Amino acid sequence: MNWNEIDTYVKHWLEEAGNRITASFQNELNIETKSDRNDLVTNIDKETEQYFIKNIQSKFPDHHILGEEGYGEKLESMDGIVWIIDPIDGTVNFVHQQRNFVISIGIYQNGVGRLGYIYDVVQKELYSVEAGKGAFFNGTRLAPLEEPPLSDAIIGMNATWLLSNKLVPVENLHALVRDIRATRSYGSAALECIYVATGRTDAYLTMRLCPWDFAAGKIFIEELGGVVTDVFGNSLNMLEKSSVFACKPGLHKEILDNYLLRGISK
Ligand code: 2AM
Ligand code: CA
Ligand code: CA
Ligand code: CA
Repeated sequence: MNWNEIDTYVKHWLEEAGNRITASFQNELNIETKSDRNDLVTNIDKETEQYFIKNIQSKFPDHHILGEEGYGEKLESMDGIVWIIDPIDGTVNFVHQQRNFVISIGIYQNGVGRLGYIYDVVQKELYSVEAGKGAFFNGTRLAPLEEPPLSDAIIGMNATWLLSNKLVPVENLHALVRDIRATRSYGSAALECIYVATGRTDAYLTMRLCPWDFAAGKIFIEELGGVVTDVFGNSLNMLEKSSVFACKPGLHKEILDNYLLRGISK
């Protein structure tokens, strides 16, 4: 597989798709809801996904595509080359703030992450990774992750999960929040992953994501020495919804053993 050729195309497409998105700020958005009234989708999410699919199919007709808005395929296997696309990750931010959203693309070969892209369209910040060759921020290589003590850690976490969730007892999450330095919540799973990858936060914890939310982020974090599992420590299935716990390695075990799994039989 010629990864360089794919990389060149993706970077070009990201720039063009980004320009279309920022140009759309002038126009009125068509906003619809999906699973509930806070689960938004716009015409721009759909148009951006269609833009990538049209281009990928024309250049790489034998590749498979899984996209959030459903214009790709209904995939049952990760065999071959699979592009996992979230055209706008952080749609609520896109609609309310016109910032803090990204395009996220993970490219897998037989289930193994090979290339990842997270593009902050408004800031023009491109994160890219090629597994085994390094991760980059606007072309500058990112350093391997360093471990802080738990008491100095910042964890990306949505406060909603502290109210109630079906996976981890809220008392365990309360204890974790009490023992760390701070929490943050950015409203985009891919941005949260890139914050872990760049060391701006130390972990990201969430109870329900889809593969397009974490497909790219997982490749970055693993390339830089981090660990990405569900909240029970199991590896992620790229074709299913899942909780996600992305973290630096030693801290990952410490938080799993002492907080997430405390008092739970798996
Ligand atoms: P989205 O913006 O692409 O929908 C927000 O908390 C983060 O969770 C975003 O990355 C968002 O992705 C993702 N998410 C996944 N499922 C969601 C849902 N049902 N409703 C809102 N956000 C969801
Ligand atoms: Ca969505
Ligand atoms: Ca998403
Ligand atoms: Ca999305």
